[in-house]
Amino acid sequence: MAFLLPELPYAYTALEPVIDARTMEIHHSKHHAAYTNNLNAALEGHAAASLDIEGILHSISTFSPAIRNNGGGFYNHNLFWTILSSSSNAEQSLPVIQAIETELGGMEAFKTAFSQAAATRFGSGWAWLSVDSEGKLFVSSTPNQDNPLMDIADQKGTPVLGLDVWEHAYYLNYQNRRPDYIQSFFTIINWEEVNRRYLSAKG
Ligand code: MN3
Repeated sequence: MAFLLPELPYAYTALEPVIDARTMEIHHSKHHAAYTNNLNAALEGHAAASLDIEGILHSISTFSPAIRNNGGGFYNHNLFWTILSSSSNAEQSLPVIQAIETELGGMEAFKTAFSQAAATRFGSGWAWLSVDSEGKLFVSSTPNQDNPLMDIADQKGTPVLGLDVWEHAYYLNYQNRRPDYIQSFFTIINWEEVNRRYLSAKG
């Protein structure tokens, strides 16, 4: 059973001008495809090949670096595409927006904390909004293709929103201006999908 590269839920042009079509095309059809193919290759003949991706990530310390890097890359990009939208709308009535108010001090405080996590991640990695084992939201970042599902993560939880801060995600349009990319990202978040993941993580 092989993992499959998902289709994007929108056209490569859909997120312009925040993320340009060329970046989206290379990111999805080259980078994400490579993580998917390399994950399948690394799992070939592996005893745990029947696990779903979450099951693999939860016990990633028992797997090879190739499975950690490519399994993380496969999962992280699957999440990333779904939480982006050209019609971003943070409805106050959404439970995740209410939780950001009560647990993180409001939307502006969340954006500040998330931007800080994304901007200070040295080299390549991701910034996350996740739900911890108590059902509370927290902001964190991880290196490379790690994520909060992994048993080796400093802060563990279920990610509901993630931002790719690898240079391949923004360099064509923003070059070294990662802070500009981060600020623009807030205008293309699919909050309905973040909310769906939030409710699912809360159980
Ligand atoms: Mn990427």
